[in-house]
Amino acid sequence: MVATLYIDGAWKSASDGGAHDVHSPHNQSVVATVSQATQDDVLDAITAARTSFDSGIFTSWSFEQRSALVGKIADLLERDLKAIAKKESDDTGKRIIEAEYDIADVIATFRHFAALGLKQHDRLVDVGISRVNSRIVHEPLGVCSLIGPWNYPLLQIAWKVAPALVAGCSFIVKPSELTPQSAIALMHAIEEAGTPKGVANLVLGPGSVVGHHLINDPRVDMVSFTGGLNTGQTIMKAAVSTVKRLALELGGKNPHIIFADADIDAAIDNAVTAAFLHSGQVCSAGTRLIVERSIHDRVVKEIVRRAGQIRLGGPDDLTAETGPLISKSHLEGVTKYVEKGVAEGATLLVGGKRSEKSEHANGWYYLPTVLDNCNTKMFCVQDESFGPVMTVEVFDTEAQAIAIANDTPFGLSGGLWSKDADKAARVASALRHGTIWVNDFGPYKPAAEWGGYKQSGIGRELGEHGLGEYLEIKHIWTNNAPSKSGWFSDGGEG
Ligand code: TXE
Repeated sequence: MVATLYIDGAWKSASDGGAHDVHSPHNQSVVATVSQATQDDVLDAITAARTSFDSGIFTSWSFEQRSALVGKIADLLERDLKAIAKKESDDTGKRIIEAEYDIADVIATFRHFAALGLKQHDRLVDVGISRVNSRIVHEPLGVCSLIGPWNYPLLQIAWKVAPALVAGCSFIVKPSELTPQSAIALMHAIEEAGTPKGVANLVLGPGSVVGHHLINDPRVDMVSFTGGLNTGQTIMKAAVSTVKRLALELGGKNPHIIFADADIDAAIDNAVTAAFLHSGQVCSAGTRLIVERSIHDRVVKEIVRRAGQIRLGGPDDLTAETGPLISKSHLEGVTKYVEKGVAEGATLLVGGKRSEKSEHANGWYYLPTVLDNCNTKMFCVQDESFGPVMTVEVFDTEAQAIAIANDTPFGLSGGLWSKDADKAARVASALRHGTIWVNDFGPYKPAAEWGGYKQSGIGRELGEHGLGEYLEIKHIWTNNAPSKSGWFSDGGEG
């Protein structure tokens, strides 16, 4: 029986012996079999986290001690980088090289938070009264449910686990049921590094079953979630009854503006990467191209040519440039999305169907797709496909470009290309999105905050704020020369 749940410092199989197979998106082969937690297992994990938190076993560690632990976890992940990348590549179908980049980013995340923990966060406040010492101190928030998606499985979990550990929280991790293997590997590193029993727990299984208690249980103080908008809304509703803290990253439909005065060749090349990297399964994918009318034909013609020659392939295909979609249902969703776009008036220029190559027959491969003649009223412009689908809109003026780019319920990221530095600065400032790239698209660094405006989420991961999400702030006022307050009369003698 497989024992891949990590609860209260021990590896366990599901209480009913349940397990489920993980299938390769490349060819549907079984790449792993993992335990599938029951409701009882989830409750046990919450109990372990709550008990460890309330016991002070980890909260009593100093920030320096917890930073050292997180640094050690980074070292262990570095030692095992290739093995973990292989598991992640198996689960997601992405190329090994991409998975290795991702795990390197995971390690950088742990190192960032280890360093951040060494900074002084507490401070004295000058309240203007000499006898008073006023201090702001930071304390661990409590028990956290950390729920991750399948596109960057370990990276998205690392953005939550590393700050939670530095802060001194106890937690329960739930990776996507589609991509559990790298989270199991992380838990082994957390255990080997010497994390106290009960602080870190891992449950596996579908969100509808395993997720329920993680988001509803009153003993959970916070839910940090990365995934779809609908699930994020479910989590918000569940959080109401006990006013849980929430950190939500819910994706986006990210505008990518190219002005006529841009370095057009660089802009085109980056537009192709922005839209089709990881087959568009990226929350910050630049799938919404907004191009100045005078250069539309040149830009779109070249993007279509480049999109048509992108090589699709599985984890071990050294010639591949991107991989399959995560699942059959996701492939079906992207297919319908494109059909709907065409039905509402978009012009399909390339792609628009599943790959017909024989070597892709058992996998979820969808061709890079460009839909031209789109406008902000269309579903395919407003909604995220989370697949390799670029929509194209045109503009004539700077004000129009800004209005189009902001006409979306999302606000995760956006990019713009122009050689006019003043214009670029004006547009960057006017865009209502959490990250703006000027003459670039896509890079992020652990030291810089990441998160969305509007329906792209709540809160920020990474940067300094990313640690703050897992901390409570307490003000301690100490009067060193106590005296009567004198507010109410003491009534005197009679
Ligand atoms: O995500 P879900 P899905 C977007 C993208 C995609 C859509 C749906 O548009 O097409 O979301 O993807 C867990 N209680 N993103 O269906 O369902 C689930 O088990 C608690 C954007 O895969 O939101 C998994 O661990 N947990 C995104 C996690 O939530 C629940 C990346 C995400 O799954 C739950 C992925 C519940 N009731 C998809 N229901 C990004 N922001 O990068 C599900 N889960």
